Formats: sequence, C-alpha cells, structure tokens
Amino acid sequence: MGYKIAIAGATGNVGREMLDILAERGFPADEVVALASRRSQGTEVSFGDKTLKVQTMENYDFSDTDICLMSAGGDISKEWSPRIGAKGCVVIDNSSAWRYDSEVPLIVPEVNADAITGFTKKNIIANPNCSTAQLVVALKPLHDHAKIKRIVVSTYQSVSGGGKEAMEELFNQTRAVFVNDPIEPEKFTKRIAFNVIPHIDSFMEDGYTKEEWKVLAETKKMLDPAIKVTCTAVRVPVFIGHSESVNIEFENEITAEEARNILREAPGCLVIDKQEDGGYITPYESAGEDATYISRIREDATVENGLNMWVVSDNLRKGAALNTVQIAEVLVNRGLITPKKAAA
Ligand code: 2RA
Repeated sequence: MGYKIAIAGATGNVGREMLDILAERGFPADEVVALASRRSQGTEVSFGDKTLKVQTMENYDFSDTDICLMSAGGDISKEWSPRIGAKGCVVIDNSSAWRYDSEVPLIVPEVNADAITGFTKKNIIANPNCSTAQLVVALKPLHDHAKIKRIVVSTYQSVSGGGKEAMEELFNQTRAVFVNDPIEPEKFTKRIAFNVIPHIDSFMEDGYTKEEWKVLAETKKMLDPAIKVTCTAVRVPVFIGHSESVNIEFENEITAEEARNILREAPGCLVIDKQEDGGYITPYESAGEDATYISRIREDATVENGLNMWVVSDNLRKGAALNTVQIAEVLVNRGLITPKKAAA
C-alpha cells in the first residue's frame, strides 16, 4: 500500500522538478495529485509517463493525503500549511515561511535527518533555501572532522532561483543584446544579460540582503549555531546551477588532501578537483544532476587552519525539489508516517 502525495505549486520550476524526481526515484506513491492556483487550473503536467490535470488547492480536500510537497511561495504556505497539517497531511515546504520557526524542523537529510522527528508539532517540515542546502552538504563532513569556526560565502546564483519569469528575462535580454533591441529590466533590478547583480531578495536594515541572511540563519540552525557565517549573494546570467566560493576557518588542522578524501566519501558530495585546465565543475554541468559538486579545494595560507573551495549544485534539484523528496523518503524509510489508506 503506497502513499497519496499532493504537489502544491505543480506548474512552477520546482513543482515540475518534484514530479520528475518522485517518478525517477520510484517514490512509493499510489496516487500523485498536482495542485496550483486557479490561474493554472486544467493545465497538464507530466508525472513519469502519465499526464496529470492540475486541480486548485481551494477545491482539494487534504484529509486522505499523506504528504504535501509545497512550492507555492511563502504567503500561500503561511496560510495553507497549518490548515493542511491540521488535516493530518505532513507538509514539506520549500518556501522560507517556516524555516526559522523553532517548532518546525529544517532538514537536509545528509546533514540533520535525526531532527525530523520534531515535525509532529505542526505537521510541517521546512526545506532550506537553495544556496544553503548545497553549502551544508559540503560543510557537514568537514565540520565533523575539524570543527568549523567561521565561513565566508560568495554565491553565484542562477536565474532559475527567481522562477520561470526570471529565466525568460535572461533569455529575452540576451536575444535583445544580439538584435540591438532596448533592454528594460522587469523582475531583476538591473540588466542580467552579460552582467552580474549583487542583490537577491530584499534589503535588510543592516545592509545585508534577505538571501544572505538566510545562508547565515539556516546554516546555524542545521549545522551548528556556533559557526560564524558571512555571505554575499550574487545573481549571475546562468539558467540553472548555483555556485559558491567558500572560505572556511577551522578550529583544528585539516589539509586540502584530507578534505578531498573526506568529501569523496561523504553522502551527496562528488569531488571533481584535478587542478588542471577544466578539472573542476561549472554550473552548466551540474544541471539535471543530484550531487553537490566540490572543486578547487586548497589551503588558505592567510588564516590558521583555512581552506577554500568551490561548491556547485543544481538549485532546482538539491536546492529545492530533490531535497524535498529526500525529506519525504526519510519520513517513509524511518516509518514515521504510514499511508492513511492502510490505516483505513
Ligand atoms: C534564489 N534562493 O536563488 C532563491 C531561490 N530559493 O533566488
């Protein structure tokens, strides 16, 4: 007997990816339901070799659904997740609405799967921001070995993190450059084609952006509150794949070779670090893949016990949809939920 799964936000970049990943990984679902806003009602989305007709959330009764994978934005999640949770359906939410709630576990299975048991308080589990997910996958095994004191992260984030319209804006602006059409930024604050923008999400009082703050708060919640984190988040004209330059200061000694060997064995990590032309990963190559790739691992002689590295992953997969499905797999594999149908 399998589970009944709903995908809320099924027509978005991440929702479609969730459907693909559930099918690819053979998630034990008897039934998968695609949900979205009224605007998308009747739209068709693919699930494996099937086509699903999108239904509206408003008209859907979650009572017999076991898990809702939600990627419908923070405002919708704030309103809907508690209601869905109250129906006994566990929500795994991809927005930032619940990540910092002490009664909601924030989970990357390779990092803190054991914290998942806290989900019963609200029946909600939060998925981290894309830039944090890949970062903590790479940091966790190094922290376990040599204890991280401080990290400096500079992100190079693809436009797909901003949704389908952001991808269209990059495409249209790139075309406009070649045909000499005028360029009017719409979703982005400045031109994104052949440019980089040091601004993602809204500005906060201290001059950091919300995206930068998320990296800090989520790393502390999932990995270790004692780690000092500072971040600069930058949007780059890449369609899929977030990259990060990470400078790490450890409490204890660790060499680049030791780090390489630890990361080679670590869950979710793939080291590509040949220290020669092309012997590293780029975001283009990470698209459609599940791994968190680590390249350019080297010692930083400017601090005691310092390492630098380059971390790349498909932001729609490990940064969002894949991690959400992996959280659902933890619930199932640890026997933390049983299909409602079986109980009936
Ligand atoms: C972005 N972090 O890349 C966001 C998506 N969650 O804009």
